[in-house]
Amino acid sequence: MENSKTVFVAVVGKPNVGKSSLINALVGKKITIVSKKPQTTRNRIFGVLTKNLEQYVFLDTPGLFHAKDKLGQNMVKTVKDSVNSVDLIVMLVEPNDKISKAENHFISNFQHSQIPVILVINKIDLISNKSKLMDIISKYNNIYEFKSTFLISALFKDGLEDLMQEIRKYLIYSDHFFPNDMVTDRSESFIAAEILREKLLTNMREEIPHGTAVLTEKIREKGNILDIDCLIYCLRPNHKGMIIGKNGKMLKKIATEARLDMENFFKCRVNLKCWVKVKDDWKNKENHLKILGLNANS
Ligand SMILES: Nc1nc2c(ncn2[C@@H]2O[C@H](COP(=O)(O)OP(=O)(O)OP(=O)(O)O)[C@@H](O)[C@H]2O)c(=O)[nH]1
Ligand SMILES: [Mg+2]
Repeated sequence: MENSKTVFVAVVGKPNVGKSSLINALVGKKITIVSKKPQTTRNRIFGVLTKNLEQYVFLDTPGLFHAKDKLGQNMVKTVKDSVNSVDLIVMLVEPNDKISKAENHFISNFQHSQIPVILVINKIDLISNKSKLMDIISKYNNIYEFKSTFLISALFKDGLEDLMQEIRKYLIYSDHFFPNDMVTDRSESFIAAEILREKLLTNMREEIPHGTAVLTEKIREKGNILDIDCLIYCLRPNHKGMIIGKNGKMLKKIATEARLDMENFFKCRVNLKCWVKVKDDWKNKENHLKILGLNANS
């Protein structure tokens, strides 16, 4: 369309800083899962916001960390590749004192790139001492000259209009890449699996959630009901036992929470069936990662 504009914005940062929360808040719909546990996001996910002639495409990315297994390495590669093809990078940080090693390393790559980077400090609702924020701003700006700096709270939707006004400056005349009513590039089966994984993350403790992966085996419309079959992979038989719980109670709780969120997202009734399967070391097996859509850039 004539006069239409688009901008691709990658949101990068450490695990748990609120990248997915920010994208959901900007898009105005929950398209990417959020949890208290670090390393929630495993793939690159587009969140799309179209306002008349303007289309904003936000890339959610996995958190930057020191990767120990193949899954982790694929996640970090996904971030690196994602930032090469955008018009703007949002570096999201928490109001902490320390710049992490992974962050430092990532920021050092900005020096060799032409892509503009803005610094966004999230979770300012947690900080009462405003001078601390000034310290953090100067700490980051000492290692790289960011185009601008913003203070926000993704959770309380604070400071988001100003941030959007800034992002708006980076729109480029071009056709829209996605249909105007589209909010994400991800398939229904991916979204269903992610919603279920979010409930595993919020309900299970310690190492279990990070050892799980979810695969949607079937998704089929029957009248106005969506039939969804999901397979949950875990690393050990005792994990399987804990996910299922006594008399199947835990799995029932997880599945019910997931079904309610799925109904909300798909705007129809959902009939969800879940199975749990043990697959040891799936995180290091490239063929398993491929089946699960967790190879780099998938
Ligand atoms: N207090 C506060 N908490 C926030 C804010 N934004 C996000 N959070 C919380 O921070 C946690 C992590 O949020 P996510 O959006 O999953 O973070 P992420 O950066 O996508 O994390 P990974 O996908 O693991 O890299 C969740 O518990 C959020 O509710 C904020 O502005 N204030
Ligand atoms: Mg995330």
